[in-house]
Amino acid sequence: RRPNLALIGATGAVGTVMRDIVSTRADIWGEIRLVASPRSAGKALRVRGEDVVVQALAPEVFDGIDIAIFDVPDVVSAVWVPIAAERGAIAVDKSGTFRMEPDVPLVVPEINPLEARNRPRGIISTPNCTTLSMMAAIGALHAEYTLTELVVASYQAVSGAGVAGSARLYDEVEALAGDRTIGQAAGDVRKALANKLPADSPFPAPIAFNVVPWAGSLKEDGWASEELKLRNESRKILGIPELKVSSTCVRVPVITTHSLAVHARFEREITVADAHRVLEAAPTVVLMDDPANGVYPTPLDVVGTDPTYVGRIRQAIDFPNSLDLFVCGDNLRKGAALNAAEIAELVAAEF
Ligand code: 11C
Repeated sequence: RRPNLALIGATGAVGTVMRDIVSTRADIWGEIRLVASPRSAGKALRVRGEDVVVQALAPEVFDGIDIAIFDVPDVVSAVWVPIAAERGAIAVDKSGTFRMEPDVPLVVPEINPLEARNRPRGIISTPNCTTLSMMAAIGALHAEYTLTELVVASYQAVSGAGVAGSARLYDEVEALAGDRTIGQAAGDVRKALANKLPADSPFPAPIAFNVVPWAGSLKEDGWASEELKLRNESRKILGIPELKVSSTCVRVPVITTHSLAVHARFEREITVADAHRVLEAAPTVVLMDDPANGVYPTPLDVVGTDPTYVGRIRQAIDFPNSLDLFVCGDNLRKGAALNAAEIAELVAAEF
């Protein structure tokens, strides 16, 4: 039968992409119910070419629902995901709340699809968008050459911080547009923005004309939560508990699509040609690696599409069995809504 799907957080940045994704992929669903905070309840939004009225989050919205995809803040998932599961829906959760719990699988369908069946609590987690933006490529290389170490620098888009993140970059660019004197003296952009925009921003520093070496919240020993998620989630998804991972997560003035500079070390010898062969064969990876002709991925060239793009693959000169490469992935699609939809489709195939 066709299972019934609920989208919780249907009006957010990821929720908006999710409605597009379920409207354009093969239509396997019975009812699609849209759920959001009481503030958005009553609005009509388009799904599968029809207007659907948004319902306010309440226990009853899960009645008759087989699969519920959550894209809501961690604290909301912590309360409502268990309620959905108690009421019989299988929850696919995008938040960080359950990802590292041992009885909750963390699934990337290209890598560990069978884990989606192993869900004693009726909960399946989908990873952080930064981890997900590189996983299809890294997973394909790992399957043949056995990954041992990852060192990553991220270049994260502002929409990772939701609608408010994108709004802030647009606002800052608008506020600064046309002023050709800024960006030339310490603090001048901060000063120019202070006169024009509210002080509270999703980012700890100006994001227009800048890069900010911070994403997420402060954790022990100066680590940002995004950096620890990248480490812990990569280990769990790839099934390598001892994987050595280090990273620095950086926010850049890009609206959507996260990029990562990755240094990856493998157990077996690997050449650039080997990596090209593996990545060309990976169905959800697109290889763009011809620097002599200016071919490599950039966020602006791949945003709005589904694959993981890889380029700039180089043999690390001073490190054995190691490659350096650059990866781009749309953080709202594969990084969030698409991966959740793909997990939901895996579960739907059981009905
Ligand atoms: C960002 N990666 O770019 C974050 C957003 O754990 O799912 C997603 C946070 C998460 O800000």
